[in-house]
Amino acid sequence: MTKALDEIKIGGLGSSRKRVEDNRFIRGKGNYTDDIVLPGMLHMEILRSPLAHARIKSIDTSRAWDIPGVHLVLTGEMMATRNLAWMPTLSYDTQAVLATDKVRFQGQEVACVVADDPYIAKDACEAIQVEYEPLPVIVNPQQATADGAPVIRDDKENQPDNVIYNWEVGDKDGTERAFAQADKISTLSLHYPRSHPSPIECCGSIADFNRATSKLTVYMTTQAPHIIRAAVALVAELPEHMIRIISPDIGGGFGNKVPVYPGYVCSILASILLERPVKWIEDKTGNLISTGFARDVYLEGELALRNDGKILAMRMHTDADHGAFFSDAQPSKFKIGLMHSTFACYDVPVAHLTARGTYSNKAPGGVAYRCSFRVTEAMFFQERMMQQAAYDLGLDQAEFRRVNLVRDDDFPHRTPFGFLTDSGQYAKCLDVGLEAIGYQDFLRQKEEARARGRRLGIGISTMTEPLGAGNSREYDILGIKMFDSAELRVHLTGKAIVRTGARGQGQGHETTWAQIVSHELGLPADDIVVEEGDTDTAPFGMGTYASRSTPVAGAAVAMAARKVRAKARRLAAHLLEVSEEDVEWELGRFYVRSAPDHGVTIQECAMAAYSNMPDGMEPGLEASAYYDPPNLTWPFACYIVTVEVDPDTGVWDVLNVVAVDDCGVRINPMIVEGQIMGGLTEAYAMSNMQFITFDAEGNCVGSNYMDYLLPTAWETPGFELHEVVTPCPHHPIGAKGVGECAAVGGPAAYVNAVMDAIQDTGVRNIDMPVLPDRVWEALTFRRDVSGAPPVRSDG
Ligand code: MCN
Ligand code: CUM
Repeated sequence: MTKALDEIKIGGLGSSRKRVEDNRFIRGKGNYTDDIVLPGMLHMEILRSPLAHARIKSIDTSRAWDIPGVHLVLTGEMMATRNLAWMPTLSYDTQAVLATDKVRFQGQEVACVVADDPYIAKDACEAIQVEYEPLPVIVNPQQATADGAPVIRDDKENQPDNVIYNWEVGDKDGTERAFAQADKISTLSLHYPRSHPSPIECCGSIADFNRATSKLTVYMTTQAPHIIRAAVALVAELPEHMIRIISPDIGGGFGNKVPVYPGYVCSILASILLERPVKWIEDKTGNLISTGFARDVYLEGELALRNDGKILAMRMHTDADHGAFFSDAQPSKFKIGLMHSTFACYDVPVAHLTARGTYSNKAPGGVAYRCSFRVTEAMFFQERMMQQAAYDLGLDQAEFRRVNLVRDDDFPHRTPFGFLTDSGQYAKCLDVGLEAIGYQDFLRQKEEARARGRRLGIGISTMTEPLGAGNSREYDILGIKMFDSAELRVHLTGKAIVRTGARGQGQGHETTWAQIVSHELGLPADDIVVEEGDTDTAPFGMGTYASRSTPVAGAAVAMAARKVRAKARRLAAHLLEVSEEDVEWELGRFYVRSAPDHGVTIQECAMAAYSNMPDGMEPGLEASAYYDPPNLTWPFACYIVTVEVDPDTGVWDVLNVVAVDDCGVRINPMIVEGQIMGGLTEAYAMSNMQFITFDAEGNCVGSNYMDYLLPTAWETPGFELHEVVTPCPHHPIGAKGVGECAAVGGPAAYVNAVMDAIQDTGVRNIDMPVLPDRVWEALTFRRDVSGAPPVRSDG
């Protein structure tokens, strides 16, 4: 008779345990950076450039210094004396901390004031007089590469133009040969607009330099505290052990809190100079105008097709607008992130991708916003292209996908760009989705409605995405290999603490990491606390982004727990007075193989580790593990959306949304569903209500929540969720990442649905956000609608 514990009851794997962090969040007891008040703390505000491109002729700070309560006014010139006017970016470029020579985007940091309170600091910023000489402005790659375009980065040697890189991958000649064999070639070009993560909590930091101890402590809103510590050590030339980065509760990150921002650097220098804590908290417009933008890529591509629907080859080109500095946080080897994961779920024999990056007079951006390094753009283009190709072939869009999806018996599958996808049941996910939405019925309804002048549409998006960088062979950031770690310490009464180098921002790590330990050791999840975000206590890790926490840090938690279990087994053998080989494990308990009733609990082993260990055994029960994943994890998803478009106004309403996600084994099904609903909500917002762009002068249009709308419960549609489980073959507990899937795959489903409703017009593309006026324009003038900047100023 087994005495194993009921895993769901103790909160182990598969338990929809309530999120422990919500205990404090829903009571208003979270501890965010802005909640922290230190003795003697001063406040910093940033003066930003009103112009997108201008030479700085002079900066006069004298009136700011004269304001009572002002302690410090920092300019680029002062930063330069400490070699801090510029900082290196995560993509081997440089970025201005405070502008010295020129401003290169609207909202760029020009000066900082540190004062007794933020209001004095803000007033003093306004008292700073800056004389600008305006320069011609560039807001898209076409302008950036035009003859005679002004060179934005004239600060750099060997930068004669605005091109940052040209990059390519795949088999050019083979692709050309395959295109020559095609029955049909289908093409598509589109712009994935800038979008902004816009977490409710903006960015911020409190730097606290203590001259007596030489220790610098920085509380900050970062998703990757250890990377920041390394950056501070290298940039500010401070000894690493004297730097402590603490990332307290984070009010949403969504990628916005991965980059290193000038405000962090300025608050650190100010604290060193003043020897007092200095707090900087960004305001909403500052956040929307200057930090971690995403996307802004122009994608064009084509599929070589056989009449029966088989894809023979894929070719694609990307123009990426990086803004004024190339500061993408991404693995060093890949200039355009993991864009080449595109079409990974389809059996495409050969493909070729080219990418070009350019500078513009816009805030630096690129990767951030629920993206795993450009996969959002990659999957959006893929799924828009798949729908268009089905139309061009005259095939059913679901069937066309099915014909090309990688088959279940074809894993691991090598993609044309060299990735190895690990596992999946793609066709099954599609079937579950089609069944749930009532596909055939809907097609009939659509036809009937059309006969009565109504326009219904259905959009499908199927995709796999690479989550969990890296393996260290291929993935590094600035030379630091991408792996992660965990430490598990079991106390004598069988309670425990887990620490990882990841840093959750709302994903529920405090809940789910405990569940992994619970699964491995049989300790109740409620007996385990999880701590992340303090570099003095957490083991080294690359941070939380690219949905890498479960694939990497989560795996490290399992491996650390297994080491603890191995030691506990030796303790059990000692307590049971048998040899280790005779000891069996079941959840929560070791027992003697020949006498199953004779056993000890994991808690009894923990006590023995401190009170009754065998001779020669090192006391204590703890372990750490560094986990270098053998591969990325490849979750799959099928999102299906139905809409009705009003032909008179272009307004469209969502009728139904079905999501089928396969993220391998689910640690906490409720949290996974929360992640998927959040992603579908963001996808909905990106597809039709989040408009942030630039006019011809480089003014950022939409840098506030009146224009850049956040979806509320009112307009967000309901979602019907389904699951398929294909365990990840290389992850210790079979889990794959999921945090970004719905935000990555979702947008194409919404846009495809609208395009399907107007397919008979011959319109091939409407850029996001698919606003009603764009749909109306497409319907009325039967033409594609581009959303690329500059926006028209004639309204
Ligand atoms: N999970 C699970 N079973 C799985 C996979 C995941 O139970 N098979 C759980 C995890 O344990 C974790 C959550 O789901 O609690 C998300 O896990 P994972 O997919 O590993 O993603 P990360 O924890 O690395 O989160 C990063 C991802 C990214 S990159 C962005 S951007 C994003 C996202 O998460 N930002 C978010 N979701 C967010 N959710 C909130 N609330 N806030 C953000 O800022
Ligand atoms: Cu690119 S947004 Mo998330 O990977 O932090």
